[in-house]
Amino acid sequence: MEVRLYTIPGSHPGAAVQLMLRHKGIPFKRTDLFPVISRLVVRALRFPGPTVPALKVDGRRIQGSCEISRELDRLRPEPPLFPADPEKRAAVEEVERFGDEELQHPIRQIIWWAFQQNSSPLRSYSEGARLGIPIGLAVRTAAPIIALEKRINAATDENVRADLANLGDLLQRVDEEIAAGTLNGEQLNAADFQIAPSLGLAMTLQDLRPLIESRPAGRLVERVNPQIAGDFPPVLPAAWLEPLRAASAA
Ligand SMILES: N[C@@H](CCC(=O)N[C@@H](CS)C(=O)NCC(=O)O)C(=O)O
Repeated sequence: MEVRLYTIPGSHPGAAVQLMLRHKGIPFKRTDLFPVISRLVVRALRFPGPTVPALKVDGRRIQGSCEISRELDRLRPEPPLFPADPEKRAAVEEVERFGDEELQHPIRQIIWWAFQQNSSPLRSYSEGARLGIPIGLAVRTAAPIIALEKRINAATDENVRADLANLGDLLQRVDEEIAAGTLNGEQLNAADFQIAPSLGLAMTLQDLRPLIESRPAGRLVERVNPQIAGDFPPVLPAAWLEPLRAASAA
């Protein structure tokens, strides 16, 4: 089986797919793309949509982390990414959907907003990436990419402030799913692999790390080890973090 993953350095759903491929023991090659340029490349490769992760398996194209998790289970059923019991499977599918549709995007908005304030941590996020040009050059020429990403992801002050105000509820949901055994159970599943990279990316921000690592959600990240590179010094306004801090203290 010939497998190639197209992703962007630091992409949390891209990290999710890498975790799932490793869980299955499926060898794969990886192509790292520049943000924004990735959209053109992925289209040129005739994937139906413009985003990564995008996977080619023996020439077949599968796009989107949730589509990919299902396809990997079809291709190699063991070890499974979804439980066999229909009720448990439905619970994992719902939490995976939550990770994909509700948790991923606010983290993406926060990180692109942060790069707009300070682009120097970008280098740390590119560690281990193979972009085809020196990382220093990529980082020095990143300003237009960051500006476009801010626009593409609507990473405005207003949205990011609202994301931070809502993050406490999202973390609470993750903790509840862990308590219910849907996440961080005996066997890791597609929802664990979906959610841990989003939390891992959030934890690259020094502002957010202490608010996540001390809770069950943080222990999930430690166990799954999504290997997201990056370290962002404090950048988020204290007033924007206040609701999250208050929720964490309560
Ligand atoms: N929910 C989708 C999200 C895909 C997505 O938005 N990917 C981002 C990277 S995390 C992307 O390709 N962005 C294009 C860009 O940054 O220009 C999934 O899980 O596959």
